Amino acid sequence: MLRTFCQHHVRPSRSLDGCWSFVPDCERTDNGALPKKYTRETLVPSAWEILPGLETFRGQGWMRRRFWCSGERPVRLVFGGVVHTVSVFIDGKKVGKHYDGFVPWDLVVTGLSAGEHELVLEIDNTFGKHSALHVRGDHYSSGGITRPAELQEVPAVFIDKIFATPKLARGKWSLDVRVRLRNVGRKALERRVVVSVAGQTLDLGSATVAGKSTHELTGRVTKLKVKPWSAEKPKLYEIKAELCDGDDVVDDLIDRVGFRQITIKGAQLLLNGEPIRLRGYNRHEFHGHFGQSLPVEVMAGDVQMLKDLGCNFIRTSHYPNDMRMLDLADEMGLYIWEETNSTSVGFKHPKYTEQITACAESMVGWHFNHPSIVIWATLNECDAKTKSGRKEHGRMLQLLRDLDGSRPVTYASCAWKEDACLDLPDIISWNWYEGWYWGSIASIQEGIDTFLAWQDRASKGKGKPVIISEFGAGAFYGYRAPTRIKWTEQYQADALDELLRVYLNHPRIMGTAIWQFNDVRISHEQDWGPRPRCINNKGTVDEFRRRKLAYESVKKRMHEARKRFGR
Ligand code: ADA
Repeated sequence: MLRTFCQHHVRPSRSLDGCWSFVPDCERTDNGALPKKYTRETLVPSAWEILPGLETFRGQGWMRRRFWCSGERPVRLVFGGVVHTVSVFIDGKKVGKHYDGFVPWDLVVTGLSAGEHELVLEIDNTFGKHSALHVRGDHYSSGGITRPAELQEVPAVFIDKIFATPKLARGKWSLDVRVRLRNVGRKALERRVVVSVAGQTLDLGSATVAGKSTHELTGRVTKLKVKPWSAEKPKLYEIKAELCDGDDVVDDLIDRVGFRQITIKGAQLLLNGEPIRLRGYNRHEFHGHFGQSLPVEVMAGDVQMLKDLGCNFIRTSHYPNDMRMLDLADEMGLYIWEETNSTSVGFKHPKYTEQITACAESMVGWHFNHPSIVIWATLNECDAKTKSGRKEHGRMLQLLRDLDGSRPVTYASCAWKEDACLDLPDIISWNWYEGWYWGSIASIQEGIDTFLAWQDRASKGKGKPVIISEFGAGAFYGYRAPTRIKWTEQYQADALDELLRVYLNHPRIMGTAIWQFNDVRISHEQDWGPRPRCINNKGTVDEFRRRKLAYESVKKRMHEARKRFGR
C-alpha cells in the first residue's frame, strides 16, 4: 500500500508489491533492448543492494512482472519511489520515463486490452550527466523500486489530486479546497465534484475538462466543527472527493487533513496562534538490513523512538520521504520539515534546473495535505555565497511559495557569515557543528551566542526565527572508553548533552534538529577519511537502531525542554 489508509472506495486499485523478476546489467547474457532472461527474483519494495553480490551495485537493472487489467478503463501506474532514472515498458513498448527516486510519480496508459500484460522497468542508479540530484555524497543513492507501487483503473476523467488548506480566523476553521481533474482521453467531458469532510458536504459544481488536459475546481468549506491538529494531539479528518457523471459516482479520492496553521510572528513560530519549539532530528531513510527501502514497521518504530526521546520534529534530510512515513507523522504526531532532493548539488549541472524544479513540484503536489509538514525547504548546503547562488536560492524559495503559500520556507546553510541569501527565506536555518568539526564542548555556548549576535546585528536575516538545522558528533556503536575522546559513545553523549542544554534553552532558537537520528550509509565511491565503514556515524542509534549512550542524554534534555515549554 502506498499509504497507511485506503484512498479509494470506488476506483479499483491493486498493489504491485510482491515478487518481481530482476536482472542487473552485470548478469545479462543477451544484448537486446530488453532482457530475455532474468537471473533473480526480488521483492518490491526493496533496494537492490540487499541482494547478495549486489551490495555496491551501481548500473542498470531490469525488473519485470505481469499484471491484469479489465480493459474497460485506462490503467494508472503509481510508484512511491524508484531510484533513480527509469523507463517503463508494457508488452515491450516504452510507455513512459521518470527521474528522481524520492518522489512519487504516475503514468497513465490507455487502450490496453482485457487480460494479462508484461510490465518492465529499466532502472539506472548511475551518476553522471543524466542525474543532477542523485550524486555521490554523504548518503547513499540506492537502486530499485524502493517504495510501494500500485495499479489503478481510472475513468478517462479522474481525480488527480486534492489540495486542502485549513485556515483559522477569529477562532473558526475553514478549509480551502482545490480538486484537480485530469482527462487522459481525447474527448472533452463534463463532470461534477462533491467534497465531504468532517460531516460537511460541498458541491464544487461541474466543469468541462478538455481532452488531454487538467482542470481545477475550487471551493471553501466553512462552519467546520473540528478539533485542531498538533503534534501533541494529532486529530485527523478524512476528506473525500467524488467525481460524478450525472447521478453516478465514477471515481473518488480520499485523503486526510489536520486543522492547523503555521505562522511566523517576529522571531517565533506559531501553531494555531501559539508559540511552538521544534525539537528533534535529521533522519535518513536507511536501515542496515533494508538499505534505503524501509518497511513500514521500521518507520513506525522510528516514530515511537522519537516520541520516547521527547522529540516532536524531524527534518527529512535530504529528500522527500515515503508517504507512509508522513502518514505516520500525521497519525502519531510529529512536525516535519520536508526538503527537496538537493544536498550540495551543483547549479551548473546540465539537468539541474529541470530536475530540481520537478522535484519541488512533485514533493509539494503529492504531500500537500499532510498536517505534519510545517516547513518546506530546499538546497541544503548549496552555493549561497555568490550572485548566481543567491539567484537560485531566490528562485527555489519562490517556487515553493508559489506551490503552497501556507507554509514557511527555508534552506539549511553552511555559508555562515558569507551567506548572501538571508533576506530570502522565512526561517533562517544553520548547520552548525561547534564541538565536532570545530571548537570543543566547552565552546558550544559562546560559539552560538557570538554567531547569533552577529546574525541579529549585521546580517539580512536579523530578527527572523532561527532553526539549528544540523549539529552533532560522531560515535561508533560499541566504542566506549574512559578517555571520553572523539568517536567514543561517551564523547557523543557529552557533546549532545551540552548542545541540547544550550540550544533548547536559547531564546533565539525556535528549532533544533540533531544530526542525526540513525547512522547512514554513504556512497562507497566517496573516499572520505571521516567516514570509516562508509557510514556517517553521527546517529544517536546505529543503522540497526541499536541505541548509543547518547540516547539517554538526548532523552533527558528533550523531556526537560518539553516540560519547561509546556508542550
Ligand atoms: C552536512 C550535511 C549532512 C552531513 C553532515 C556531516 O552539514 O548537510 O548531510 O554530511 O554535514 O555529517 O558532516
